[in-house]
Amino acid sequence: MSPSQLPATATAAREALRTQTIELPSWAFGNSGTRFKVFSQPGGPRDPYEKIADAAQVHRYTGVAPRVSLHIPWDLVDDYGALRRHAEDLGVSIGTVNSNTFQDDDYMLGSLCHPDPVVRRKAVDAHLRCLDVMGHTGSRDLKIWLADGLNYPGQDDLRARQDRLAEGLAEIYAALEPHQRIVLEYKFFEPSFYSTDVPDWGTSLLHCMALGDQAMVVLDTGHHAPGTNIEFIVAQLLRVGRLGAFDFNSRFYADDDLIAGAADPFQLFRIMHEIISADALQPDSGVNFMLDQCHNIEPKIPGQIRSVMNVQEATAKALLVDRSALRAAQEAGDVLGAHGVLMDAYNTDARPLLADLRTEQGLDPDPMRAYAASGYAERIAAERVGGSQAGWGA
Ligand code: LRH
Ligand code: MN
Ligand code: MN
Repeated sequence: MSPSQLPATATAAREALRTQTIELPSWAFGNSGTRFKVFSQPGGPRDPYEKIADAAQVHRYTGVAPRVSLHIPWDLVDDYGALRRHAEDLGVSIGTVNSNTFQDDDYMLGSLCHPDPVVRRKAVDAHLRCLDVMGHTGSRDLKIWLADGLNYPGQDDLRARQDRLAEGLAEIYAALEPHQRIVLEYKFFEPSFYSTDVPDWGTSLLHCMALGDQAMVVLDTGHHAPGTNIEFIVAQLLRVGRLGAFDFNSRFYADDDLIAGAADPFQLFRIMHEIISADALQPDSGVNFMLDQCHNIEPKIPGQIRSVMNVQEATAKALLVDRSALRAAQEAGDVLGAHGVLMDAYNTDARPLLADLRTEQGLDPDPMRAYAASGYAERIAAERVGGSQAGWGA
């Protein structure tokens, strides 16, 4: 893109950015840490109501984070209808419901893949309860990530575990309402280290295809071997219409769950470039853009605001790619020209455009500053005593 083309592209980018939404994880707001130490921060939310209140702050200052994802049973309440109304009163809604079958002694050897049918029954029932919650919250997506896997060769039968998984998923799938979806997340390691039962996008996709059209793959950016070309996976899943959601975060080594765009902003840009190329940014594209992060040492609400802004920036830059120039260079076999078109967009400072857009929407152009000036952090620190943990180490 030459500088003279920027204004027209920027206008289109601005239009597209207006439609973007990013879903926040409730667990990003609770105290979290590593297996070495959970640090507690002043003002930490004590229950799901307060987590939603904190998430609503992120939406208030960014204007693009209108949904909060729950994790069950981390976010257990008596009345999900009341939780839904609480969210709506604060200007947000409840999004994806995540099942959690990894914090119970019974699941030590797995959940849906467990060798014992009694444990598998319990795991299926846990998912059916999530569907019940979704009925109350109005959620569309049930996100399934299984900690199932093996630490030692021979520990269990690899193939039999896939058969049990398929059977359990089919029972859960059969209970979906027509507007609901299963989104199946993969991860190549951890907590199991020899073999994981849903280790990669191929395995997730095979199960989704066997289930039907209401099953989609979730791509968590921290769940791949170092060096994996994640944007290729994005392109491939979009080709077959099975990219259901992202869990954005960034990593230097493993599943670090750091602020999206902090470790490798260029990767985030490349991912968003594939999204824009496939016209998959709009909310009705079926792709849910979620964060899945833990803010262990930084304050949580600003950590989420920064993450949202980083995703927006990567999206804005991807929207600034001069697609006709890119196509022309690609078709002409102009290797450096095509690469140059992409890099021109990546090297454009998209911050003024986003600041402008916020002003136009009645928001402060600088969400980090606006939140810091709001006094919310000081207020919750004074009001809340004994904040809860996100779940890890709880
Ligand atoms: C697993 C994972 C999955 C869980 C979340 C807390 O590593 O990414 O999405 O639900 O972390
Ligand atoms: Mn995840
Ligand atoms: Mn993860």
